[in-house]
Amino acid sequence: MADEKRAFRMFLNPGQADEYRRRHDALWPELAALLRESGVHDYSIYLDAEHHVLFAVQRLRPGHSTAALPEHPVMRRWWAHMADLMRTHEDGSPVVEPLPCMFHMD
Ligand code: RM4
Repeated sequence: MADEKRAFRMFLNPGQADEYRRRHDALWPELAALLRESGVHDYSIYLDAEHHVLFAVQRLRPGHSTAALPEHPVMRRWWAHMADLMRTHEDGSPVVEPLPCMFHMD
């Protein structure tokens, strides 16, 4: 079975790009471990600086368990840590908009 590839966008508060990068350069090891254990790998986040849009792409291993991530305490703590930099829902989770794939070439 092949990996699933997922793309989505999130929204950065204007003026927070440097801090957003700084916090991700210092990504918590326990969060990286949680994401990997959940089946996430090859995860990149790009910035569209003009529109303050974060464009994310990640690969998901077959049988991944990412649906459980929003309930995980480490994930919730990370989201709380990031909430001053990003557009969030009332519960602190980031606003995430899935993006459909329009083209792919191997
Ligand atoms: C993001 C956001 C995402 C998380 C990454 C690592 O800024 O919190 O949910 O997957 O960080």
